[in-house]
Amino acid sequence: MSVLEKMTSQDAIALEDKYGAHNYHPLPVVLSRGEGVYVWDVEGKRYYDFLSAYSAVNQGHCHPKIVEAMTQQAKTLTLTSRAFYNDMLGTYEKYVTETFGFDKLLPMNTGAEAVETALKVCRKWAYEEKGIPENDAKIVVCENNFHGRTTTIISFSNDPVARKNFGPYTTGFVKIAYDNLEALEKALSENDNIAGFLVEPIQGEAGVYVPSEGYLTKAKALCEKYNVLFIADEVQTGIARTGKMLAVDHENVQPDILILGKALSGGAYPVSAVLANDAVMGVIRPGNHGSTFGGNPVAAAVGMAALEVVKEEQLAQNAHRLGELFREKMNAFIANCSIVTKVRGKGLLNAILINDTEDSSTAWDICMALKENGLLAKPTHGNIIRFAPPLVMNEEQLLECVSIITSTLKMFDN
Ligand code: IF1
Repeated sequence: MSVLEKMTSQDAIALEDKYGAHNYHPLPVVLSRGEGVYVWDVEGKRYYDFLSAYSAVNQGHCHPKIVEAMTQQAKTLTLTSRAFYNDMLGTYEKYVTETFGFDKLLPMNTGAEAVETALKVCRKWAYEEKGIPENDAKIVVCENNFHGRTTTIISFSNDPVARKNFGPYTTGFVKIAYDNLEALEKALSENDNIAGFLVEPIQGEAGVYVPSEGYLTKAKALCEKYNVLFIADEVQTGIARTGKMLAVDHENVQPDILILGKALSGGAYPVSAVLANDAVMGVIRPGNHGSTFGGNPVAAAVGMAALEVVKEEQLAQNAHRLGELFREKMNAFIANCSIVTKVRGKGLLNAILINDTEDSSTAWDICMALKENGLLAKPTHGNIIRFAPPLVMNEEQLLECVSIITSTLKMFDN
């Protein structure tokens, strides 16, 4: 096929199948353009994007302010490495630390890298500040967590598909039930070598599990009681997704270590960050940690533009308002249907539970029908479908999407 000929969806899928590792099972749709809440496939069909690249495109596809910032910086200076200073990083670090209320920021690229960085900072703090014997530090994590795909992170995953045959596994993690304060206190009180508690304020991949009211507040208090660092992974829940700038803001909880990624760049570029105060981040000294691209000028320009968009367009407020509307409409639908048993979420991070077994294909089949009806979403595990549109959506668009979703679900409602 000449590169000048228009590619069909089949061509694109065949190329990926032949030349790409099969580490995903995508919905059979080939996207070629994105703008705001919409994406288009190669045949020109338009869809509402109800996944937002797993909450990375909170600001909407190809936001002009973010694209402009990236383009201008890309024409000026893309990468210096941290062997030298550059004129963008310090300004970015000031802007982001002031936005979230921390002393310091360590810039990385992907969410998993930021999680790994947070684990390293936590361990080093434990040895050098808390006095835990070297190599004895343990970090408490939650069942059904998702924090990324590196070998250390999957070492404390309980998803067999993500974990099996990637051993030997990193040790030093204690797993407890999510949203269970007794389990957390038990773990903290039974072992004086606990360095930190790593938690998603809402468990995204597990199926948008919103913890009980007050869980984060009491968990932070327990961490203070036992001198353990509270580490919030806001890679998916952060940057206005749940109706506040951070999901922890719903309870006014200030983490000891904050992990950001995804929408920190609006989906335009890999940008992630770890934030902490000097008492914690001070353990990191030259040579302890780094990354070729971490804190590069383009990431800095994109990150600042992405956060400015969130503030200027009041995306957290919009996510809160439209999220309430979405759950109200979905609950009204659920009251009169049998195919969906529950809708749950916060802001515009929501999920519906399909009334079928985990191993059924119903959730997938529903997503395939949604695709035909002009809306893209994908099941998380088994019978749960996550709904996470860009936060720039307006009420009219949301109501149209509710109509698409409910009319599609009716096709499966026996
Ligand atoms: C995949 C979902 C999965 C994350 C949290 C860290 C990371 C993620 C809370 C790592 C990444 C992505 C990864 C992607 C699918 C998606 C995802 F939950 F968002 F849906 F897998 F669980 N912390 N989540 O959600 O960030 O290194 O990817 O930048 O790996 O399939 P990353």
